[in-house]
Amino acid sequence: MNTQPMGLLVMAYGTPHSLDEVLPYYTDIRHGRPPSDEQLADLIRRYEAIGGVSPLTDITRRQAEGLAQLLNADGGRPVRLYQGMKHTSPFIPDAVARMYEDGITEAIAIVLAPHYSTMSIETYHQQVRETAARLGGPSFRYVRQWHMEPRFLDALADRVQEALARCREPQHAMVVFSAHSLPARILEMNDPYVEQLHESGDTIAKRLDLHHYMYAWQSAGRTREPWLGPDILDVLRDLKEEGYSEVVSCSQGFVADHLEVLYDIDIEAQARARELGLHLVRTRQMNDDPAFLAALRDAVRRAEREAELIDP
Ligand code: FEC
Repeated sequence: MNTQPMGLLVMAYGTPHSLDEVLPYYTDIRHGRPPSDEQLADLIRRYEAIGGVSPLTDITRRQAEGLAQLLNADGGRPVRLYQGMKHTSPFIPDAVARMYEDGITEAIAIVLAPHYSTMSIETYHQQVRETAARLGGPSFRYVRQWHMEPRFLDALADRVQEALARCREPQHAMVVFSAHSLPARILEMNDPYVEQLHESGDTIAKRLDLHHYMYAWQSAGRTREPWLGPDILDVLRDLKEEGYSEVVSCSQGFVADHLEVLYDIDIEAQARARELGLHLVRTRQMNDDPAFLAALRDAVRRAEREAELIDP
């Protein structure tokens, strides 16, 4: 077995470290176009509503360190951890540059989001490929998606079951699986995102024998083009009209407590549910639960065995 450490690049969305960083962060998300004053004020208001900063930085660090620890304890090839964020420091290209400077020749890259889309995971991979090509190293294997990792599905099923147990009448509650919306044009691009969300959701539904479950989208961007729908806020209204009184919200596309969960579900969707007289229960996020980190470890080892090593 090769005992040379392999670089482990753990990537995530990133979040502003303080309210002062919201403008550059938002500008980066918008591909360099600064937001209007109104858009900026609205985003700052949402961060303030969840306590000023998002816990995402801290959670991503715990997830990445926990994963590296598991990999270094499983008897397989040891890893050296690097973290790269998409929209804030430490940025992905800087992390790849550090790997190169440290003499890492072979590495594996994983994004802390389970489902693949050309508009999400692929954009992380693209940054890695471009930086490695510019520098002449390292060579990378990529974890493309990991939504069907058995231990991830176990952890997700546990959470749905736990949330149902908090309902008054679990057998009559609707389970709504959601993920970050994307521009609807992905549907014409043969993109696997929607199919993958259904694949993991349907597996959980079958395993738990759910009779009431459906899919919705959340956190759609504030742009003029159409986004994937229905939006979870509209779904709540429709469910009420259909006679439901309890809803379990499972944001299966996210693996941490962050703005899109703490604000979009816990504040915005909860307010809508209250207005409608619905009981809304959210599933716990994965965060650094050891059972979840074991799923990530399995995904990394699987890619190490099965994914092609791509030279810069
Ligand atoms: O806690 C935090 O501060 C960060 C939470 C956060 C996560 C996240 C994950 C994803 N996003 C995805 C796609 C888009 C697209 C746009 C977009 C915009 C935003 C804005 C904020 C934001 N996203 Fe995000 N996203 C998070 C936060 N996202 C803030 C800007 C304001 C707003 O729209 O609310 C639209 C860009 C544009 O305007 O052109 C597209 C996808 C994910 C899940 C996969 C991943 O984690 O990479 C997809 C966490």
